[in-house]
Amino acid sequence: MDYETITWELADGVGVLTLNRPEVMNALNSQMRAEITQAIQAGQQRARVIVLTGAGRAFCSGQDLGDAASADELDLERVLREEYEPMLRALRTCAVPTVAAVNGVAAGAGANLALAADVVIAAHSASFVQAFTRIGLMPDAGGTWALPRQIGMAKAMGAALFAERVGAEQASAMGMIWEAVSDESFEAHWQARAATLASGPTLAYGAIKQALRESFGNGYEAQLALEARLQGACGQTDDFREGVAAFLEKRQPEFTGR
Ligand code: LHQ
Repeated sequence: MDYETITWELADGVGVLTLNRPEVMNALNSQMRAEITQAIQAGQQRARVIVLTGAGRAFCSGQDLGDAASADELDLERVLREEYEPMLRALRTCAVPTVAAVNGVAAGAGANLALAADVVIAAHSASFVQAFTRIGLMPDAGGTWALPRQIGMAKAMGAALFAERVGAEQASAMGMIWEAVSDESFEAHWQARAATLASGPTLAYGAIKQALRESFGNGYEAQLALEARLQGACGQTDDFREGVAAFLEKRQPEFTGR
């Protein structure tokens, strides 16, 4: 599949999706949203982890503000429902772990695209901006859902109202993202993280994603039942048998993702 606004590379089970419109800081237009959706849906069949990153100095600057002739002509509700939602849903429901390797600024819907990934790793020079109020909007692309869950209501409200840049280290400290690493080690670091996930127990990862995400809607009893059901399925996998055998034989497991 040939893409124009992104690139897709698959090697050793790691699928790397690079947002590739660096001249506009990887702003999202219709074509890019469609290509991201397509690449994730197709990629999850073959990759054991999918990494999103950006070409150039930004991760993603959100909606392409030069995309419509004028703000009046842009039907925001339609664009969100028909173009953003499929992309966000593809990322959120992806069968394999997803990593946002945030190489630079992530603004507006670009920040919330990153936060929809399972794991967010950012370079120290990267930042997250809920830029929406600067142009008279409210956070979208799942931001009002993710932020209060990840950083609590007080920080979510401040981030949304003030639209200030939150640096990578601050984002890590407040629980918005998994980790911030030095610019020098960033690429090697996320590649190593991705390699770990690509050689791990893929079906268990899928169960983890489901259990943690559903926990916010479940009471304790329902969550215990969900864990038991999902763990029952993990117990039927080749990777569980291999994991136990490797432990008993005092060697590293070789997980196949089955
Ligand atoms: C851009 C953009 C951009 C086009 C930089 N578009 N060109 C969803 C549904 C439908 C509609 C409405 O919105 C949404 C959700 C949203 O995402 S709304 C929020 C949209 N995003 C923003 O408001 C962020 C706008 N960008 C910025 O605030 C800054 O550019 C950031 C903080 C990202 C980076 O600042 P700087 O590092 O100072 O770079 P810069 O501002 O100089 O930008 C570099 C170039 O990229 C520049 O073009 P130029 O030709 O002058 O070099 C910008 O115009 C262009 N660019 N973001 N979103």
